[in-house]
Amino acid sequence: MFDELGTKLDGALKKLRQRGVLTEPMVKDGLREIRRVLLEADVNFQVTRDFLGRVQARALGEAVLKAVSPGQQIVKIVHDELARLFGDGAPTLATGSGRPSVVLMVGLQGSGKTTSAAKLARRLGRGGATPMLAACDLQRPAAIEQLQTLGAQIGAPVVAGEFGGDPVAAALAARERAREGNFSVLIIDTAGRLQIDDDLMGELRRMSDAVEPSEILLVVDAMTGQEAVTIAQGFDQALGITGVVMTKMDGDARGGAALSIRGVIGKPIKFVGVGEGVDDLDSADPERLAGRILQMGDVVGLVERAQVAIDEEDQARLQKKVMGQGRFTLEDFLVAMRQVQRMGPLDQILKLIPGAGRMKIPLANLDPKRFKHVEAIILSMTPEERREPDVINASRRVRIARGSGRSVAEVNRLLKQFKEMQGFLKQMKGMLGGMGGLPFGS
Ligand SMILES: Nc1nc2c(ncn2[C@@H]2O[C@H](COP(=O)(O)OP(=O)(O)OP(=O)(O)O)[C@@H](O)[C@H]2O)c(=O)[nH]1
Ligand SMILES: [Mg+2]
Repeated sequence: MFDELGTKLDGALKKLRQRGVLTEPMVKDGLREIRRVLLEADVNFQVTRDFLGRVQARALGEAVLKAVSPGQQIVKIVHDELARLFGDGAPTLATGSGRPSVVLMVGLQGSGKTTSAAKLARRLGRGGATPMLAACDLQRPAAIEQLQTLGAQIGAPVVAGEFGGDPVAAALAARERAREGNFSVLIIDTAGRLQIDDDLMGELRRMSDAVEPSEILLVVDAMTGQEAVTIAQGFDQALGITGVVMTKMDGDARGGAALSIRGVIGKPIKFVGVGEGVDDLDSADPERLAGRILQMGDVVGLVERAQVAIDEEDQARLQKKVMGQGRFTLEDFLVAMRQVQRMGPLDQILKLIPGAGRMKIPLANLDPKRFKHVEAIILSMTPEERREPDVINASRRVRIARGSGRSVAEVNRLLKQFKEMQGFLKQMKGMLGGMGGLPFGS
């Protein structure tokens, strides 16, 4: 997410950061470079201009130039102003006065409506809501099935209209079912079109009038770049959207759309989709998004994910070990590995850790398919061997290899990785100081 933009902005800011003293021409030079970077990343022209105006006003304010580290302060100003582009404070979802609250998912074809509906249900369910999903994309039988499959996967009930039937009637019926079942929120998946047309807008407006949603979330694909802003404008004018779900932020989108939407249409991004899995939906918290752009790492995001994935008892036990009470054993290694697996793709997780890019992380080159093999190897060891890997001599390695159906070379590699892991934990411990809730303890 924001990889290229982040790197370039970082490059532009680096010069400013390194200076002990900042003069006005230096600041202006730096801002010119930032301007180029933003425009290259497809950020809307007007949004860029306003942004730089605010940064410059603050950066040239007296307090900054006399500060101990003016460069760092400018980074902070840019960070704050980037955050302001996304909104003020963490976005929330409105709940209507009635029950259920209705969330209408709208957007063009393939933008990620169905997937995001399920992700949102998952997320709200975790937060204590009782979500129900409604399949009101009745143009294709596959669309209904897709939502049913996702619903089954996350354990949320799905009510579906009839294929080819009237989506508005289906939405009303779904709301009735949700009401009877006392569900707190109904998330309605709708049909997409290749482009904005009167048919689609008419249908969505009728649906909206009928079910009175407390949220109309427009799902847009970040990869569409500036076009995403135009699409959002179209939907907002026709329907009055309440927020945006920007999907596929895990791809190599340039980020401009995400930075421009609120400035242009005045509606916040509420969630960002960061992958195909049902857990790959992050709250679009302005501070955190800005932090990601400036590569300060998204510690809150990391902690949130870790909390979802991690069994608290395991966590407490691991934390103790890592903090030096007791030793980190191969059994703990197995537990940690299982937790990491549950958190999602490792490369994504690592991006959330500040400074992780510079660290040598042994698990990072562990192919997910190999987790199963590693598990088999560890399970073939005796409890003593798991606690004291040093006792595993050559003949024991052969026995373990045979027991797990893996090769001796693989056993060796695992033992080596385990050693590296112990070293890595030491680094993490040093880096993350007092932070709680991390996958291997803090
Ligand atoms: N990488 C990535 N893929 C995503 C994300 N969100 C959705 N997708 C993928 O995008 C494709 C389309 O998603 P859908 O949810 O079916 O999109 P839709 O808007 O419902 O599409 P239609 O119903 O055909 O209009 C699927 O393959 C999803 O897995 C995301 O945040 N990241
Ligand atoms: Mg769909």
